[in-house]
Amino acid sequence: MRDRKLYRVGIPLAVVAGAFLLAMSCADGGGQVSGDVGDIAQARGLSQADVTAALKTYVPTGKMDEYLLFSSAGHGGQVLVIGVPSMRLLKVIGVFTPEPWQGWGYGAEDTHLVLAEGEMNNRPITWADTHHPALSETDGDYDGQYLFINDKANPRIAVIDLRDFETKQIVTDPLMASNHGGAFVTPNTEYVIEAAQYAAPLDGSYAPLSEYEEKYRGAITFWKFDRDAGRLDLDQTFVIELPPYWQDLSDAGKGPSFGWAFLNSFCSEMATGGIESGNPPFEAGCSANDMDYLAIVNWQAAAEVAAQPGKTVQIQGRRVIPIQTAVEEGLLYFAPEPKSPHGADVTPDGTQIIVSGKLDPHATIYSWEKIQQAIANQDFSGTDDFGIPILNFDAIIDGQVELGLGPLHTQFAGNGVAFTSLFLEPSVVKWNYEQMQVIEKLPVHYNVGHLAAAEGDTKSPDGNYLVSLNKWSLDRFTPVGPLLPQNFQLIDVAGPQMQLLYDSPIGIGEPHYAQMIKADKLNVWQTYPEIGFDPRRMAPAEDPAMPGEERIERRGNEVHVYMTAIRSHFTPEHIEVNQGDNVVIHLTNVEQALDATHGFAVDKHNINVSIEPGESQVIRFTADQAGVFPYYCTEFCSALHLEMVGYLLVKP
Ligand code: CUK
Ligand code: CUA
Repeated sequence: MRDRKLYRVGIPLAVVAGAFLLAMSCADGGGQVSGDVGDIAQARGLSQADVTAALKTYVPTGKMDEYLLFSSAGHGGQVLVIGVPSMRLLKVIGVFTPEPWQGWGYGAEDTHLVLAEGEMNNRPITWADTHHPALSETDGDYDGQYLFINDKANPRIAVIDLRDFETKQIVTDPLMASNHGGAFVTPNTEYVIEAAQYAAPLDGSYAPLSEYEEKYRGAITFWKFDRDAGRLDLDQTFVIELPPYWQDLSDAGKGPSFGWAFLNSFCSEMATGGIESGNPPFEAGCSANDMDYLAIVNWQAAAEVAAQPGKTVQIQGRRVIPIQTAVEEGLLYFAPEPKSPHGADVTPDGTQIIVSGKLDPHATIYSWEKIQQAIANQDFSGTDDFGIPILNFDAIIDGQVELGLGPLHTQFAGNGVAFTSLFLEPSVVKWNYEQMQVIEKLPVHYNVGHLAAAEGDTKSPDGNYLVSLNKWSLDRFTPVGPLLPQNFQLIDVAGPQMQLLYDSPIGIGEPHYAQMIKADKLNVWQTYPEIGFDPRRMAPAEDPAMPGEERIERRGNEVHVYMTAIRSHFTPEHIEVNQGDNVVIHLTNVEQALDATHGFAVDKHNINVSIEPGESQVIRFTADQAGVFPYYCTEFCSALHLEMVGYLLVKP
C-alpha cells in the first residue's frame, strides 16, 4: 500500500535533492523529464517509497557497492558476482561451463585442465546445475578467500580463488548419482560438505529398483580443504554412508555445536515411483509420511574414525564409513522432522537448528542443548530401518512457529530475527525464533526459493540487506520471449518494516542460492603479482615467454612459440609452420597496468584466450589445416588495438 502512495513534494525533498541534482539537468526531449525531483517523480509516476528505494540502491559512478553477492547461475553452470545495493552484475565466473570472454575453455591449457577434472566416466561435461555457493570461513565468519559451489546434476564441487576470481579445481564424487546438500563449509573451512540427493548404488553399478532398500544408498561427503594449497584434498576426504533417503540440505554447527553437521532428508518413504506401472508417482510416494529425518552428524569424531584402520570400506577409491560403523561410533543420529522438509539452517550462535517443511506451514526449532541431552540419555523413539537411532522429537525441539505456506529457507539478521522464504504465498516472512513470533510478511515476485542475507551464514549477520531469489518473474520485466528471467529482489531489512528496493533480472540460468559478503573483506588482486604468472598454480609459470626473449623453436614436429602481448602488438607477428605440426604457444601479457587485458584469438581454431596483466598461458593445437589464419587481440585495449594482430601461416 505505502509503495503506491504518490510522491509528495515536501518532507523527503530536502533528502533527495542532493542525490538527484544530476537528474535535474536532464536534457529535454527523448522522453526524459526535466525539472526538480518532485516534478520528475510526478512525471514518472514514482511513489515516495519508489524514490527512497532509488536513493537506497543508486551507486553513483566512481562509487562502489558495499557488498558482493556470490550467486549460483543454476543450470548456467557458472557463478554470478553482483554488487549490493546496486544489484549490478559485475562478473560471470566461468566454472563448470566454458566461457569465451574469460578464455575459459577456449585454448588456454590451464583452463582445459581444470575443466577436464570435471569429466565423469571419461565424458566431458560442460554444463552444471549449480545450487549452493559457500564462502570460506574462519572462526565462523566469511574470510573472503575462497568460494565453493556444487553441481547437482553431475556430483561435483568447484573451488574458486577470490584473489583472481578464477576456478582452480573441480572434483567429482563418483559415489553419488546426484548431489544437493553442498557446498557448505565448516566454521574454519576444515571441510566442504556435500550430500547425495537421489539415491543410487554407491559403487556405480546397476541394480533394479526392486532392490532399492538393499542396494541403493545415500551419502554425505566431507571434502577436506587444504587452505595453503587452495585445493580439496582427496586423500583426507571421507564419506559416511546413509540410507537411501534423498538428502536435501546441510549446514555446519558453530559455537556450541561446532564439530557437528545437520542434514535434512526427504523421501524417507523410499518410494521408487513408476506411475506408468500403476505405482504412486514420486511426488505422492515421497510425501506419504508425516515425518522425515534430520541427520545429525559428528564430523569431528567421524574424521578420527575414518583415520582408523578397519573402520572404513573403500568404494570407488573413497574412504566410506558404513552406516553400522557410524551408529556404533556415535557419529550419526536422526531427528524426526515434519513434513517433506527443505532447508536446515543453524542459528548464528549455533544453539538452534531451524527446519522448514515444504508441506507444513511451520518451522521447527531444534535445540542443540536438548539434542545433546537426548543423545547422552539415549532418549530414542526407536531406530529407522537401517538401525540409526531416532531421537525423541518432543525432547529436542524448542517449539514450532507457524510461518505460512510453503516455508523453505531461512536466513538470519541477529538478535533472534530470521527471514524465511514462503514459496507458495509467495512472501518473505520476518520472525523471531527466540520469541517464536511472526513479525511481518512482505510479498515478493514470485515463487521465492532461497534468501541471501548480508553475512547471513556467519556467526554475526549484518541485518541490513536481504535478497529474495525468485523463480518466476511473470509481469515484472519487459517481455523477452517465453523463457523469462529469474528475479532477484533486494529488500532493505534494517528498519522496523521491510522495504522492497529493487528488481534485478537474472538472464542466465536459475540461481538457487547466494551468499553476500562485505566487499572490504576480500583481498582481490588487481593484476597478477609478477610477469609470467600461472593462474592455475598461483605461482610463477614454469616456462613462460618473457619480454626480450620472444622466439620460435622447433622441437621435432612441435613448434614452440614464445610470444608476448603488450599494447599494441604481439611478438612475434608471424608464425609459419608445416601442416601437421603441433603448435605450442607460450603467451605472456607483459603489461602491469590495471585493466590492460589482451585477448588472443586464432581464427577458425576455436581459440580465444584472455590474458590479464602478468598472466602467462600455454595454448596447444595441431595445425591440421593448411592456410592463412590471422590471430588477433579480442580486447579493445588501445587506439591501435585493430593492429594488434599476426599471421599463422600453415604450409601444406
Ligand atoms: S534448493 Cu533450489 S530453492 Cu537446491 Cu537449495 Cu531450495
Ligand atoms: Cu590487445 Cu587489443
